[in-house]
Amino acid sequence: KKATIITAPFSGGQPKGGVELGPEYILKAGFEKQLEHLGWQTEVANPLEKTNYEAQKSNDKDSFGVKNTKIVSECCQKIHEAVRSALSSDRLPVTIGGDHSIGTATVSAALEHNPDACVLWIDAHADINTPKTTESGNLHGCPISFVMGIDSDSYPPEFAWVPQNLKANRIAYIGLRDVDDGEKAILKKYNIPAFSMYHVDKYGIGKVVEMALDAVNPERKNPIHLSYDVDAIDPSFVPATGTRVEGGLSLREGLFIAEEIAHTGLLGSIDIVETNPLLAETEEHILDTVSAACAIGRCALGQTLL
Ligand code: DIR
Ligand code: MN
Ligand code: MN
Ligand code: MN
Repeated sequence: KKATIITAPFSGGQPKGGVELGPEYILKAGFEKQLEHLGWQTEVANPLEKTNYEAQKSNDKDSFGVKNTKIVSECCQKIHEAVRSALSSDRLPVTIGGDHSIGTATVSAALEHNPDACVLWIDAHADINTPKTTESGNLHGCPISFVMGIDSDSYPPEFAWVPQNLKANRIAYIGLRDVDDGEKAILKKYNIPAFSMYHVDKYGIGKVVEMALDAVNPERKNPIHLSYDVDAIDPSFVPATGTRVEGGLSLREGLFIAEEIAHTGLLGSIDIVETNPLLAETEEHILDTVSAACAIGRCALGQTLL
């Protein structure tokens, strides 16, 4: 069992500073050792090492209606290559953000490695805006549309390299509770399986994970890309994140999702994103959030309670 922890210290997909410090805090908390304790051979890859995207960040929308197109695209290209390279050496890529704009990079890489891969997107948000539908212009709200090629005539040319290789029946959501009207229309149009907090309350998390897997991986034979935005978990457990939304998953429900994916034996790649230590009001907020991010990774990579 070999894993590559890919750091993505990047904040250009949204306006708040601090999310680029996520990887540093998660590694300082001992994440690599924790995975080694579970029997993984690990290495750390820093594909953004020689870049300085934070200094180039702006809050202006371009003529396509989105912000920081150039740095998001360049960052994503580097992360995409790092994920592909790990996968082709038979290593499990564990990408640590940073904001969720890097989903463009990781999902497309997982599908290039294995076109049968499926995606579970765990998030309070659907991240399926397009340059046409986005109100914020923040690219961390758009990664799914880019890899699906939705409204592709509206994309800045910088994203021309992105393989549009995700099909609508290969992605399912869990945890949604803050979805824009334009996104709701897209989810409906493409008939994408989406389990909101309503469904978690109605059916329970166990049934929801089963339904999500039935939708994207009915025979349980294809690799799973788990893209985990920590804001899926309720802000009472995960306060240090950029767009907190009340009414989220309990910490146990959040970890259960990761445990259940581990049980399938099909985890092919994972992202853990949107940890922003600078948005904590107290030291405890930082500790809670960083601990939850580490726990998501450990559970997905096989840690069990007994
Ligand atoms: C909103 C918020 N849908 C947007 N998205 C967030 O800006 O497109 N994603 N916060 O994590
Ligand atoms: Mn392989
Ligand atoms: Mn989110
Ligand atoms: Mn997200």
